[in-house]
Amino acid sequence: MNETDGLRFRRLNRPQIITDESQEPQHKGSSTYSGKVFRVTFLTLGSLLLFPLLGVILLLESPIHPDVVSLNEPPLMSDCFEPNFKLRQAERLFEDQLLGPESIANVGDVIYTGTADGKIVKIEGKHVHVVARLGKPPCGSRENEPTCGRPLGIRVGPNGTLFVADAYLGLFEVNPVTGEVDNLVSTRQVVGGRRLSFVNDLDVTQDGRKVYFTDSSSRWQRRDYLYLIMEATADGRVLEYDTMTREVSVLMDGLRFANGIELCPDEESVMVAETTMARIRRVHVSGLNKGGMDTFVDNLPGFPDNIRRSSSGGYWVAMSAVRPNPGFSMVDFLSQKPWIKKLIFKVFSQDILMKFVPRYSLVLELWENGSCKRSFHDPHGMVAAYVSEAHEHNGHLYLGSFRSPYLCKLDLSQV
Ligand SMILES: [Ca+2]
Repeated sequence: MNETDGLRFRRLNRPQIITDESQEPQHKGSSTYSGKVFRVTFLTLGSLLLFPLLGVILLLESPIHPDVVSLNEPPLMSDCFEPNFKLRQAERLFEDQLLGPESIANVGDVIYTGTADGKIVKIEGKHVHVVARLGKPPCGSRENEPTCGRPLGIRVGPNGTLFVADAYLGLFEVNPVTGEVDNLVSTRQVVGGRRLSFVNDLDVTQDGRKVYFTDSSSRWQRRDYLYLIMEATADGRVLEYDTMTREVSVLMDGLRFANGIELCPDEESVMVAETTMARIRRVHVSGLNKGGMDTFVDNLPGFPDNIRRSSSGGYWVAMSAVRPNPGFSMVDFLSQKPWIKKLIFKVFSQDILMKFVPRYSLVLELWENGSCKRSFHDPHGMVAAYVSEAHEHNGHLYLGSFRSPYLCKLDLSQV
């Protein structure tokens, strides 16, 4: 055994003395002490930072001043609202060629829609042509949306021209052949003492004389629609534009997010989606009841966007978001907690909060009396996401979207 081997041998065979003060408790003791120091330091620093942070949050002004609103418990997702996968049978069309085609109109088999980049487009067979542009480029960001324009509702008038509601720029008549654009109502115009801030949807009488349209809010613009929903602002209006006199008048005020609009067959009233309240109101626009309003359907299982007639004489209603029951709906939960809403919007941006909105897609068909006829679902929005409108044409349902980069087409004979 050489010297090194001897040292190793002696170390390995050194007698072990086991006492109460072994290495383990000593180590623990020092850890407890340093742990305490760490915790105290951490808590002190934490409170030093947290209290001023809380103070700053409390002092910050919230962008919204929410109203307390009363929503009934959402209806159970059963019977007519029973979840299914029928919307997943839809086919996506023109994926990545159309961004946010909110609303759809057709002349024969030619389809028209307006997109998030401010264009009115014509779809013929497999081709997409730009018919007109309502605003000015650049487009594509939140900042330039007001100048680019954001066409939402679109309809075909009796002469074959298109009537378009642009969220930022107002009402337009567009010649689909020449691309000529006429700004019928500008949002610079003051109506009833207030400017039009969020023009949303429209419908035209069969004789083309009157255009009825919604202005969702006088306070918020389209890009701030989450503020509008969460604040539950009651400044949505239904307006009338007379194509002969070119005058605009207010027919109804005080709606919480007036959205989709659809003339009733007798043209004496219009159905109006009151999105924040999850209901559809009927506003009387002519005849003996002109100026009056009643509720067509209340407590829907979602927040309604556009309404369009169905071939069975009822209505297609696309839901911008659902109120699942069983499940959780943030808008319902916070409807009577304005201080929490204020706090949330002090801390988080709308983009972050949008991530908490479930991608559940739901389209309802209502009977003429407002009761549910059938519902089509796409839980998680796998095929058709963020549906804004269901437009029926030739046995198919064309599904618009306020933010998806495609149109969907559902064969009604298959569902
Ligand atoms: Ca709409």
